[in-house]
Amino acid sequence: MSKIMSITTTHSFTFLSLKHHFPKLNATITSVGSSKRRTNFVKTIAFSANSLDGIEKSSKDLKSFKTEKNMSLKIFCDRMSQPSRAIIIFCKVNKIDFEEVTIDIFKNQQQSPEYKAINPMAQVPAILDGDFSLFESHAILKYLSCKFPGVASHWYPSDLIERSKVNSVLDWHHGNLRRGSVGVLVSTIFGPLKGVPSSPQAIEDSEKALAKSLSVIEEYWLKDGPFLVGRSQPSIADLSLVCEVMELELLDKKQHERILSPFKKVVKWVEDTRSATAPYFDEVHEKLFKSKIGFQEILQHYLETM
Ligand SMILES: N[C@@H](CCC(=O)N[C@@H](CS)C(=O)NCC(=O)O)C(=O)O
Repeated sequence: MSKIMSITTTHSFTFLSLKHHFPKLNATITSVGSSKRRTNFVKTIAFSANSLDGIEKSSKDLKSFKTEKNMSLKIFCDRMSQPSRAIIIFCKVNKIDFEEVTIDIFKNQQQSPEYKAINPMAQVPAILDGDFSLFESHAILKYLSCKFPGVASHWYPSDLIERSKVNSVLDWHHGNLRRGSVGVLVSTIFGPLKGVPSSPQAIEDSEKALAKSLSVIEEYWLKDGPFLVGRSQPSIADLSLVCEVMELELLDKKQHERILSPFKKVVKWVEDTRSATAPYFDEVHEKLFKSKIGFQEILQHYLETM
């Protein structure tokens, strides 16, 4: 049986989003049209389906697609990923309903065509809110802060100057703290685990780069208060950066202490953010804490047999 059906939805919706929502649907696209309705562009996707099984099983979902109401928020993430954790903690603390879809980056699931339909960059995290997909964790945190009215204003202040300060530290993060921490993790753990050994010099250089970012946080971003840019309560920037610092928990105890202990304010700020988001902070970091033991054991074995 082959039947022509169509879905009318917003402009950003693609046939691949259709495949994501109805993975069992065996359909071929027949036409795509777009038109302006009120202030929005809408797209009509017509498709022919050989079997309606996938649709029948998901008819409730299809209805919500059509009405564009009651659509759930899906978060595609891996709790081993620092930006993923920031988003999950944010949603839990702010009582935002979501469905967590694990994309296991150690199994390379981010490279699947289904996932690339959601995030063409093939990285976690990403979200699908109704038929709107979004990637880049900072963009997602801002979107969620603005979309859900129940989110307390300290997370992403509405005052332009305060908001701009939060944006400033978020932008700084990508080219500095993130780069520094990923450098240390790759040179110390992930490189060797993938069979790419690094020299003591490479480890020292990456630690130096990370220390530079940590000292900027200590001396500049935390100079006026317990949270970044002089705030008395955490913002999305605190959550994002603290989750990055937490990734360093994967390092062995000695190296972790050597890197972090000179930065007293940073250590306190991590604890303050953890308390402000309890009990979700520890709950969401559990996978990371558990993996640490396994990673260290494999690494030790690798170093001994080198
Ligand atoms: N700038 C991105 C970074 C995303 C990112 O680097 N994700 C990592 C996990 S933390 C990933 O997906 N890695 C797997 C890969 O690149 O193949 C964001 O903030 O969302």
